This record gives sequence, C-alpha cells and structure tokens, in this order.
Amino acid sequence: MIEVQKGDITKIKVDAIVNAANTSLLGGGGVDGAIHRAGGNEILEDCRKIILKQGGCKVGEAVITTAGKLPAKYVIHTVGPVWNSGMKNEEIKLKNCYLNSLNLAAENNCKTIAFPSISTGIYRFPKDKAATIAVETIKDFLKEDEIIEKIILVSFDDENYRIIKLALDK
Ligand code: AR6
Repeated sequence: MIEVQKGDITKIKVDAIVNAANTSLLGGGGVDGAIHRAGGNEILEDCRKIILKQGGCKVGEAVITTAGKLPAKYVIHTVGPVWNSGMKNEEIKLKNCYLNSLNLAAENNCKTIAFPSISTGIYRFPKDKAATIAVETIKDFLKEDEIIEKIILVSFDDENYRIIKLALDK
C-alpha cells in the first residue's frame, strides 16, 4: 500500500524514514538537516562509523542508522543525484535510491517506510519526473516483496503533494 502525506517526515512513526543525504553522510540542509536536528547526535555517530568503514555513501546507494530521538526506528540515508539536464543518468540514479532503500528496509524487516521526495530540493530534480520514478519503482518493488506493508510518500509543500497524488492515481 502506498499513500501520500503532507508534512514533516521527522514526525512520522514508521519503522524507517528515508533521508535525502549527500555522499559525505555528515548532514546538510533540507530534510537531511531536519532529520539530524530532530534525531540528535546518535544519528551522526552511526554515520561516522559507516564513514570509517566505507567512506561515505555513493549516489544511488543507501545505508542504515539508528533514528536517535525520532519516533521512527531507523533512518535509511540515500544520496540522490544532482539534476544536470538529464544528461548524467540522473533518472537511473534516482531509481536506484528508491530500490536500494527498499531493499535495505526489507533486509532490516521494516514493514512501514516513509520517503521524502529525494533530489527535488537542493538537487533540483524536476518534481514531476521524480514523482513518476518514485511511484513506479515502489509499485514494481511491492509486487515482488513480502515484507513491506506500507509506504508513505511525504511531501513538504502543496505543489509536491499534488504532483505525487497525480502520479499515484495514474
Ligand atoms: N520533511 C519532509 N520533506 C522535507 C523536509 C521535511 N522535514 N524538509 C525538506 N523536505 P532536499 P535533495 C523536502 O533539499 O534535493 C541536503 O543539504 C523538500 O521540500 O532536502 O535530495 C543534503 O545534505 C524536497 O521536496 O534534498 C544534500 O546535500 C525534498 O524534501 C542535499 O540537500 C528533498 O529536498 C540533497 O538535496
């Protein structure tokens, strides 16, 4: 089941929330900043352990940490592509963000997951294209998967809410 919700992803009580991080995993602005601020230092401590082990996270890949003080159990950090006119395989990279996050969630027995609109803020990915990729990738994944029960697509603003709703109803 997929649903769309307007609001702040840090407030949602699910097994895992997904973070639109950057390759350093050290935090930043946008939803990444909000998650680290609200979740506290434990999240950054886990990120530092991952950095020591594998040196950050590549575009399209995903890693999992505690959610610290957040109501969720885990944060799955994935790194979206910076939009570059669609000339740098951005669409495939964004699809990989969703796929790798979903696989990591299922491996960790997460039944409920909330996603922000990865790459549609500071990384400037066109919102309609990003919504189509998110919805199609999740729908295809859920057809095969037996662990995940509910996915919430969280949009921070009205425009993205409408765009995601349209993509879902298609
Ligand atoms: N809850 C839900 N969605 C949010 C929230 C929130 N609290 N805050 C923002 N959004 P962005 P990106 C939406 O810029 O484009 C960071 O500095 C926002 O409206 O957070 O992937 C990282 O460290 C937008 O629709 O992520 C990276 O350097 C969406 O979340 C870079 O930004 C994603 O916007 C990643 O850029």
